[in-house]
Amino acid sequence: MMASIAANIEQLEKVLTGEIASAGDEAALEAVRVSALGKKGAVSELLRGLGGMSPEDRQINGPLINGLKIRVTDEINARREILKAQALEERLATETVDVTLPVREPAVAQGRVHPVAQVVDELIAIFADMGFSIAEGPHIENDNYNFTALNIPEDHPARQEMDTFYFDPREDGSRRLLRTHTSPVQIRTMLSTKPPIRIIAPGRVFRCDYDQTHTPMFHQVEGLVIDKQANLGNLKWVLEEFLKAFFEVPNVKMRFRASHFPFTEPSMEVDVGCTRVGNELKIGEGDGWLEILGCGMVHPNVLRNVGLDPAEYQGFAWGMGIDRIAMLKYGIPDLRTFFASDLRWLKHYGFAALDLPSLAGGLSR
Ligand code: 2U9
Repeated sequence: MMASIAANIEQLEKVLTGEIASAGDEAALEAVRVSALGKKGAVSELLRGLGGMSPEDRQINGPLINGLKIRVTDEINARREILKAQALEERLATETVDVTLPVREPAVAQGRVHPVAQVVDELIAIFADMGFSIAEGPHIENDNYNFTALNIPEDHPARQEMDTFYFDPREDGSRRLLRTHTSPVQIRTMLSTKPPIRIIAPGRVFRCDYDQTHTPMFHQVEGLVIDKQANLGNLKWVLEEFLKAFFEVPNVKMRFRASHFPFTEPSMEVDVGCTRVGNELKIGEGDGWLEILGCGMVHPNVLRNVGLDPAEYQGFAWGMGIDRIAMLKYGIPDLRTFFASDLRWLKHYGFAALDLPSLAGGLSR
């Protein structure tokens, strides 16, 4: 009996050792482990047999079977390490990375910033540096904020249906409209903020007009300063600093011409000096003049309309077309192309998305 168990153990060990050695991968090795050491495995079966033996037989066979179990376990573990190392070698040999492949351009680098958005960012950088805040307001306005509060009389031509996009009248007879300038933003700011006020209001405006130099939606930036002693000298300095920074030139020749706007008194139009060199337009110096913006001292009626006493407060304001100054600065000949959504145009005239304009880093590189 004893001799036959010892022989069985020897025979089983031979078989298992062979199977362990020939297991080609970790899965095959695991199958051998289960067949030997699993609950119903051959070695476990032998161990279970110890229970039915006499104490003497158990004393002899126990160490033999346990010895087998330990050796088989060690062999399996050793073989597993070898198979793991082999599998890793194989992966390293087959899974290669071609580090010479060119990097794909990310979407953010392919996209372009529209010249209008670029110019707005430039305006913000310049005026923020001078201590101005940015103010915004709704595109849909009421008659009061767009016209009446701005001292625009009831019979002013700008109010006519021909120029203004009106919504259908409400039951009370009032009509909403698409703002025709960003001036309502300044009215709202003056109503909500105690002076001193220093703001610029860039944004979309809408007028019923379409030809080579007009589109029904365009962009304006207006500026407003309200303080106790804000004066024309300050206005001239602000505009001159702005024009030098925006056109990135050391000097800008300016000419103020008397004009008329209902919301300013006195009112002026400002021209800048320019030269034409072949096809190129140089802004700043030269014998030519180019109209660039309108400005003036805020009309006392406008101050009264927002509850400010003109004897205590005064201020100045200006306005200009963003699309127009973008065309001048970046040599874009046709206004209508701004709104054509032509990707080839945007690739040509657009700006890199992550190159934010700043006075320190340069407005346009
Ligand atoms: C308030 C008081 C005064 C804004 C001003 C202009 C002159 C002006 C035009 C330039 C070209 C509009 O885009 S454009 O057609 N604007 O000439 N705008 S003063 O004056 C204001 C605004 C708001 C409360």
